[in-house]
Amino acid sequence: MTTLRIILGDQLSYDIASLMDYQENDLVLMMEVREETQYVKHHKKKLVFIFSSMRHFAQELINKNYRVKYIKLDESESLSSFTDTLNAQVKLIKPSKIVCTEPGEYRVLLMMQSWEKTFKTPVEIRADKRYFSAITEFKQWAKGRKNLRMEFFYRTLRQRIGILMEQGEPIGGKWNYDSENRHAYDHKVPLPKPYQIKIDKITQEVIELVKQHFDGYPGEINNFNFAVTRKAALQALNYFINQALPFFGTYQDAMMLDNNVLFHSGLSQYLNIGLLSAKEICASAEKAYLTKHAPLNAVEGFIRQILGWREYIRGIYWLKMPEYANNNYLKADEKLPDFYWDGKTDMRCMQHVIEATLQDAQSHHIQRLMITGNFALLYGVLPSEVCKWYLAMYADAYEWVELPNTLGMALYGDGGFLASKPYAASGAYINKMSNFCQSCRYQVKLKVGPDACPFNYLYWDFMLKHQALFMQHPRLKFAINHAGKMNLSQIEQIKESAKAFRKSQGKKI
Ligand code: FAD
Ligand code: DLZ
Repeated sequence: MTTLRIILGDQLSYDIASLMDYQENDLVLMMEVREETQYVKHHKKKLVFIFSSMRHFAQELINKNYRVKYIKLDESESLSSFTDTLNAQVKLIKPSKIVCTEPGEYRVLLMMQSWEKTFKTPVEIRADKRYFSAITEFKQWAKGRKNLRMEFFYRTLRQRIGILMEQGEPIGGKWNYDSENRHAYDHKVPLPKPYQIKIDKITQEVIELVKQHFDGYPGEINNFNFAVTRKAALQALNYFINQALPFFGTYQDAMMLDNNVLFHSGLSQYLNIGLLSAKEICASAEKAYLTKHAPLNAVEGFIRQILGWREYIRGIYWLKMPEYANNNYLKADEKLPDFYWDGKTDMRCMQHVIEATLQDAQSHHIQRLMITGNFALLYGVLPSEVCKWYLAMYADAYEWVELPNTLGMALYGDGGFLASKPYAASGAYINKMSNFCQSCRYQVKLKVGPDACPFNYLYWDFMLKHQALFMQHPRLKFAINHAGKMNLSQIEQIKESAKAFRKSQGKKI
């Protein structure tokens, strides 16, 4: 009697639910399949990262005496999809049962739910226990609430888990240290050097495979620098805790031309495929506070990202799918400008963030939210086009985490279900938080005209366009009132500048 245990590319954890109760005759199946490389054209480095991590994980399981069948992409047993490949394997192996862990994407869940009928074999889909909170807990918490703000969910979890807590109260007396955080980078502390990874034979083989099969896919493949084993990911975690965590909060929103990561962890891709666990990362950060290595504003700010935002985002995804993906509250309908795929634009901020993304398959939150996301919001790009870009480009991108962040947080596409306001900002914000504007061909101080920063007139064009919608919005009142007081000539100049810019992007007007 063989139980076939499925492990997907983002389930590379020894404590994954589908491996629990493994017995000697069981078989672990891991498969590289075309369909997973095609639902979006993933960044080349993301493909190398996933396939190399999968291959290393399979080898580690074998070393631990698991029976593993690993099907590589260029082997004949790799058929087009998970379902086709598995179907053939079920016929061959004739398992008494198939065990899987619930996937990170609704699309794959539908596939899994069809397997029992298709294969005429019992299929058990187990809950993914790698999160602090179960999907059912979030649904229970959300039930009957008018306001699903992250802050309240975060506090509930902190209390239940007891992290950074003292006798039922938050350590330091406050839940939130945002007022001490979010400064521009001021050179008072040196930026940590990016953590360096060594490439081994398995990764080199995968690099060759990706070069051969995915030539037309976006992104650079040279200078691959992701950990692909748990051991190396743990080293990257230690490096972050030692070198960057103490300044994480202070410079959380800062952006710089010559450094893509600053004091961020760069750990999301390891977390999302299971090489690291959320629990161990938060425990390491909490320890750094308790041993006085890092201050509370940094540690609370960091833990809030993982215990708060990450869990909350996952809860929203599974609460709202599948309808969530079709939301388009602002009726945005522009095509994604071509420069998102090659970085060829005169806007220095966009050029830098897109080029760094093409190079690294990584960006920190403010680059994603306030540069590429903000631009797409102001320009009015169709949410599904923007989502496709984020899902393809980032090594940490799976729909459960990408979609609510892009559609909900960056594009306000769900009408404020997730974000308390649209994250719309003009060039002044970008200039305050970065050194991008200093070397830009546009002038951030100019509001309209061919030399003005496009973020300026697109911002006011956005406010004018959505004036009626946001009239009552408590956090947009100031901007909307300001737009309401503009005279006709000011409005016309803004609209003309926005129109000329759109035309320069190839829009037929
Ligand atoms: P750090 O700043 O060091 O933060 C620590 C950890 O907190 C991250 O590793 C991540 O696991 C978690 N985290 C922080 N913010 C968020 C958030 N908003 N949602 C979920 N987890 C969070 N994150 C992804 O993991 N995958 C995505 O596909 C993704 N797409 C995004 C798209 C947009 C438009 C935006 C605005 C944000 C997106 N994020 C996504 C969230 C966030 O930008 C990344 O998690 C973060 O930039 C990863 O870099 P880091 O590991 O250095 O994070
Ligand atoms: C992203 C990805 C890619 C590109 N390829 C594979 C693959 O060949 N085999 C696999 O098991 N997983 C892959 N993944 C990750 C899956 O897309 C991911 O597990 C699902 O989207 C569920 O989150």
